[in-house]
Amino acid sequence: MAKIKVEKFLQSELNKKKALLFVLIDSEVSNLESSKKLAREVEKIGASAILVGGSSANDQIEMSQVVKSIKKEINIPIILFPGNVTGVVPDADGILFSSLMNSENPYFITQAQALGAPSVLKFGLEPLPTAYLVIGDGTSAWFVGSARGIPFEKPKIAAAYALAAKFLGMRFVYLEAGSGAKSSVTPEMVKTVKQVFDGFLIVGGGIKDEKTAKSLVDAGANALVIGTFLEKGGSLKKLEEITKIINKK
Ligand code: 1GP
Repeated sequence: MAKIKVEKFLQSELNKKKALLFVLIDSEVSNLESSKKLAREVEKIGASAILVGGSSANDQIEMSQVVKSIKKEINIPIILFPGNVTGVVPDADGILFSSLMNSENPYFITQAQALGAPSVLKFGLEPLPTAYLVIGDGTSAWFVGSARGIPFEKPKIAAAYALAAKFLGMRFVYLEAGSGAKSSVTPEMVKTVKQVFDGFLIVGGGIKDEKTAKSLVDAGANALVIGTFLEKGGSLKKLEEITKIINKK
């Protein structure tokens, strides 16, 4: 299957929709068949991309199989969401080539990136330069990434990181409350970040209802990531309602 030019595709989606839905598939949670089915179904509902990865997805062989088999099923791009160098696998369209900017461990800021970059090139993955910012604490992303979580009630700190990301040439910022987070990033933080960062703003972690989705999109998020809601058996009907709200101009 031919690869999709991811950044161009996302921009063209944004011309048609207010904001985009990205569905996260953790290859260690869903098996091959259910991942394929889920990918097909969420594409039908209106998702604009499938993210594969996460901070606890470390089995490269399994991830590679999931990506390869999903790719045959859908027309929207598959974007890798690596938690480490093991998250770089062939056959996807692109990769959130991320620096966990508020990590206390330089490995997650530049070293994993240097170790993973040759494989990104070799596999022909489109790198989307992303500042990955972990908000709050107590989640897997926070723990695994040795993040000094930005407090939820300190939007200006998130904005300062986003501005630094912009000055460093990154075109994507991901505000991450963490998978299954009790509370999602606040609309106020999204708004404050948007005031200084005019690139593509991704928000994820703990989003599972229409009201939260609407408030984040109204605040300026360009894409929302939803994973746990579906892993925990959330209904596709409800996801469709959430997607309609996210997409509606
Ligand atoms: C996690 O932001 C993503 O990395 C999605 O979060 O699993 O809570 O939807 P949820």
